[in-house]
Amino acid sequence: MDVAALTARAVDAYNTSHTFARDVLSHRLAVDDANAAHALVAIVTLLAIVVAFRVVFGVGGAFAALASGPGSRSKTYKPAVLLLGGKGCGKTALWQGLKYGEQRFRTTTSVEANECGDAVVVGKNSRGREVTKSHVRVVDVPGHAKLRKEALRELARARAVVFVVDSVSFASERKEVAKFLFDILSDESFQTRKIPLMIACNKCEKLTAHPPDFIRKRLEREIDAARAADAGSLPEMAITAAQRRANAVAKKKRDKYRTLCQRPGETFTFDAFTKASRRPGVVCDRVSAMKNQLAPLCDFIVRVT
Ligand SMILES: Nc1nc2c(ncn2[C@@H]2O[C@H](COP(=O)(O)OP(=O)(O)O)[C@@H](O)[C@H]2O)c(=O)[nH]1
Ligand SMILES: [Mg+2]
Repeated sequence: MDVAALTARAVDAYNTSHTFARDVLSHRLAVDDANAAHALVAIVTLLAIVVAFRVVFGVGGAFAALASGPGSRSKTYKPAVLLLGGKGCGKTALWQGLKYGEQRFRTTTSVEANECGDAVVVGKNSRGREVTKSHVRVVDVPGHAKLRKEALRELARARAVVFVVDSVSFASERKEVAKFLFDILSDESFQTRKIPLMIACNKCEKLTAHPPDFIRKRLEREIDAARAADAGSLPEMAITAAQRRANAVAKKKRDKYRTLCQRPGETFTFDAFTKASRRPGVVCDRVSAMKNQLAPLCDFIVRVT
């Protein structure tokens, strides 16, 4: 049913109940002031409209769906596979590969997310059988450092995260790459919702590309360093006792996730992290958007969606 028809029905329902309130309810409820009965029915009708929208459009998003128009249901509500990573690592190229099966347009640095709800992904399931998944929602999140906070906010509605790394420039950019990954790993939604993670080492067809094992180990080392640096960061400013207490509570909550489930002094590894947090293992594999070598990425998406 489209939004216009639904709205017409809601208006009809409101008019009917309003007439009922005016003519019948005010007598039945023995309310002297008929306006009180009208107000009661108006509130009940509005609640019924909200419930009806939630049933039709899914939990939590009726008004967002209205704002973005009909047909946007899957766009707004289906949890997405997020392509995250620094600028220029190949997120948009991978997104095109998943959506079209080829590179259709030249990519430019963008501040807008590319979003599709209709990628057809062919991969293997955990038992090795080939499976096709259609209508997979994949979001290519802009990687510019200035948009990092918005990118991290996307984790609240993520089904899985594909962290894309440029395997060629990795050695020179490893600190920044690791810091971004550390921010993802220590995100509250990422940890509490146990969001599956893949590290996609892109541009693997290049001779100068670093292998996934090397990237994984260097990332572990750099994440460890980022975690240590974070633990020693300056405390927030507080003047009053109430501010100090609020800061202490916020810091405790933040530290809970930023330890990455490791005991003090323990070195960070992806395996230790997944074991301690009882989550699916972190996949680290090579892909190439240019050569359309996306099999490990497709397998991951098929497995987690
Ligand atoms: N050689 C090679 N270049 C790639 C590959 N994937 C992306 N690129 C190039 O890397 C540059 C940045 O890609 P883009 O998708 O815009 O990166 P984004 O900023 O992460 O979205 C573009 O010039 C792409 O053509 C790949 O697999 N191999
Ligand atoms: Mg891009």
